[in-house]
Amino acid sequence: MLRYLTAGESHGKCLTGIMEGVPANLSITEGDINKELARRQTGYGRGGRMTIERDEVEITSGVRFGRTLGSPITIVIQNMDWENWREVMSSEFGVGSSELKTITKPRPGHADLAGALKYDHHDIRNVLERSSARETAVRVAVGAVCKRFLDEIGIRVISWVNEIGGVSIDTRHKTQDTRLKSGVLSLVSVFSLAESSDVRCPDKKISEKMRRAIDKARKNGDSLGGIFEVAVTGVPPGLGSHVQWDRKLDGNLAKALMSIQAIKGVEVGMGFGVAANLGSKVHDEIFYRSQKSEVRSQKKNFWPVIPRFYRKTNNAGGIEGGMSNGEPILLRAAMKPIPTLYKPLRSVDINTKRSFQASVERSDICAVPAASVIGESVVALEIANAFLEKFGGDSLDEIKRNYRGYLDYLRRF
Ligand code: EPS
Repeated sequence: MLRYLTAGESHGKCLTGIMEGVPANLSITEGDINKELARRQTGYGRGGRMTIERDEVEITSGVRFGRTLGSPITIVIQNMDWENWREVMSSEFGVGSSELKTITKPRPGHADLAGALKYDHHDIRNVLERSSARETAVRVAVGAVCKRFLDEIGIRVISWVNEIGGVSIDTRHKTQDTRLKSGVLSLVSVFSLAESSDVRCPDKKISEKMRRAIDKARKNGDSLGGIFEVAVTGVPPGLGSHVQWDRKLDGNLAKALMSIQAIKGVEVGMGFGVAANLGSKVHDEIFYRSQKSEVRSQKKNFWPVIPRFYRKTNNAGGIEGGMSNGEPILLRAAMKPIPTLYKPLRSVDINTKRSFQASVERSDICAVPAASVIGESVVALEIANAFLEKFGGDSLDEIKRNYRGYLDYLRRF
């Protein structure tokens, strides 16, 4: 079982992640992780904070000479902004209350009020520092380790943005392919196009419209949400299980995506679309191709999963009965607009109980492109976990042996 915990406040000294269950002998460097962190920091619509931070990790345990040991891996990311918050975020006494930047005005849509009531805090900073999406930096770092592992077994986790503030692109999928405008592109080509867009949208014209929508929201002191998609390719059939509720892959993926700050909805495959369609239009018919048509890759570390039972549509999003069915896994998540607004909403002060309009605070206008990278990371962790549950071993080679045996068995099935 792969598990992890994160710790750290947004303006505290650092963020920390501890991962347990990563197999031994996986090659990993701080550079591999930093590349993913840099992807999360980009994106049109971010606020001033991202110009202060340059997220880089230090691995303080679990890796020796560039390879995992099988022991817990600890990852630390320093908060550059901490220099400006040393006093306010100090773990020691000694700061005068006037310097404390006490917050008593809860922002609608944030964790502020529920957190203050739950934890008996009369300074909302004690809640918002941890509920902040800053925490996602370390989840991306953890996800980067999982991606490195998945890469060894030919599984890729990719994403793109298909809607910001109502400006959307149609990327409805068939099996390996995604429809974009009138053409059909492979999931990986859609991803490559998204990688070169600062809103992570694969279509240039729609990207421009999204940027304009963000500019307009910025001008009006408002914020924007949107939808991103995550796809997982190279997944064998049989990850997850139908036999127990908490082993269902779709359930675990939905939980992982929903746990990202500001996510309010998750869909698998056709998602909510299934409700309005006939069964005959929803379910993906099953076809069979003979063994002869399989091509084995010459690349040493890569086993292409070419299922002999396959589908021409992928409305199920690659998951049936809580198990992967061998088609790409397709997920979508909706992010609400960021609740810290320059155009404040009405709220009530937790101490004076008086109504007010929240004061203006530094904020991002839109963080959907960053959320899509975070989505990849949490999905990578769940897929790696499900993979280890099925093919688990303590070293990378042991897992690869187990997996190779399963793929041979599938060929003979
Ligand atoms: C966030 C508020 C902003 C964001 C932050 C999330 O930070 P600040 O309050 O320092 O301006 O920039 O996101 C990050 C720091 C990050 O690394 O993504 C919030 O309230 O959730």
